[in-house]
Amino acid sequence: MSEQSIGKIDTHQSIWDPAWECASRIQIEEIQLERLQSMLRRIYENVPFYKKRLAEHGIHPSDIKTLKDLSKLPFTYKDDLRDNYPYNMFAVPLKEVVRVHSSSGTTGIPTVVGYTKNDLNNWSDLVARFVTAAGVTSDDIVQISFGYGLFTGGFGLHYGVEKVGATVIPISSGNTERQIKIMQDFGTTTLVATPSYALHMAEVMKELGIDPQRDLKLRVGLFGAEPWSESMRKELERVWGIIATDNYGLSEVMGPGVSGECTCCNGLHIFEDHFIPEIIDPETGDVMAPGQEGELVFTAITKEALPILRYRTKDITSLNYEPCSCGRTLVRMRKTLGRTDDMLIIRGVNVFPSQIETVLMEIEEVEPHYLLVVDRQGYLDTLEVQVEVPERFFTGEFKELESLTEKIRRRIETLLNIGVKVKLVEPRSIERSMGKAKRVLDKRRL
Ligand code: DLL
Repeated sequence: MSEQSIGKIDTHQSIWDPAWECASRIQIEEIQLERLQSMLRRIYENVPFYKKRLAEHGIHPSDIKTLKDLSKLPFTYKDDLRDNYPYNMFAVPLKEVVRVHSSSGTTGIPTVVGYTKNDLNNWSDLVARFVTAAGVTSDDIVQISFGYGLFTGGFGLHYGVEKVGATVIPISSGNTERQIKIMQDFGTTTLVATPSYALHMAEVMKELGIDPQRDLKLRVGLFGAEPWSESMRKELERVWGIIATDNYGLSEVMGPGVSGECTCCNGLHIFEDHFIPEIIDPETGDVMAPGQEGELVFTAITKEALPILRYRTKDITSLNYEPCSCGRTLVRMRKTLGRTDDMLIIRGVNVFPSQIETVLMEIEEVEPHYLLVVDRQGYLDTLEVQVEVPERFFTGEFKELESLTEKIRRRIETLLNIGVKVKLVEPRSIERSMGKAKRVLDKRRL
């Protein structure tokens, strides 16, 4: 074997392809229309569910002549996938499906998603594109602390990072002390995890007496799979001494690799050559103007096994079509506030957990670990904010505890205009998550 062929191939250059990343709006829309029309023909012919749904709306694929016509098409909901469990939404014979992933099914029948060989190839390309946008190169050592398994996070990131040519440490989630040891011994430069798990890892790192500046080589965080606020970004950057970037995706549409931040960290670039995003009013279903906030809807136009039409993500965000200073022209979605089904309505005011997180992370005395407990007294919804504080508050003066409680309560009330109860709790009393954090305990649903 020649020396060249055993060395690491620098695929970095080919992943940054200006033809895709910096295309003009006209070019993007041309390719989207062509791919949308072909996808519609495929689902109409191969997925009985879609044939029926389109017929119910009086639509034939040949009626879609421009991208504007997309809004005439029906939505697809999570329940549609559940009703067609496990394989009936697939547009190819099972023989051509080489991988399946699935949601955990904790809230009902799980949703099953499938990929052909081509889909897997596209998926790893997309992940490689956002990983590259976040500044990771073939020189990096990437520790993947997402769960490997039916969840799309572990495997999704794995093959994309390999495509970049970086060195992958496929450690999966859990065993946090070992994570830190490996990070130190293997010289990890990039951490892939949920932001909440990365915060927990930082806490363990501190307990082990490890100083990230002195003992680690970490420089980038690729965080995603759950909502996290700008204040949490600052906290993660502070404790780890890294640049913390956001990436987004969902299994029904692909998994990770639907969108991701470049190093400007000012919105997540959506890979529009594969996914057409829309923002709709979640109540009426009407398409909203660019810049307006609403529910994100995706049409996956290149998937072979599971093409999906106008999928209702329930994620709340807005779209920004201004070109980014990184040079990419791909539309950016604002960091999502949260999901419509996580939104709390407290005495008529809509609140997302991430908004409360923003307030908490800016109060120096508290730890970045919290839980929101929602309950009902009579006809009124109540919200209790539980947040951890250092041990000294419990051994110190009661007055100090009381004045901190009051300070948090007032900040939340001023910013969000809702009355809440604040409960300071001891360190480590809130459950830590190795994957997606559970921020809300809704006692009304128990
Ligand atoms: O969480 C895919 C993924 C894995 C994305 C790893 C990024 C990294 P699901 O388990 O199907 O897929 O969950 C999808 O998670 O609809 C959002 O509500 C939420 N979500 C995912 N990424 C983000 C993010 C994966 N960056 C659901 N910010 C989505 C906010 C996110 N929410």
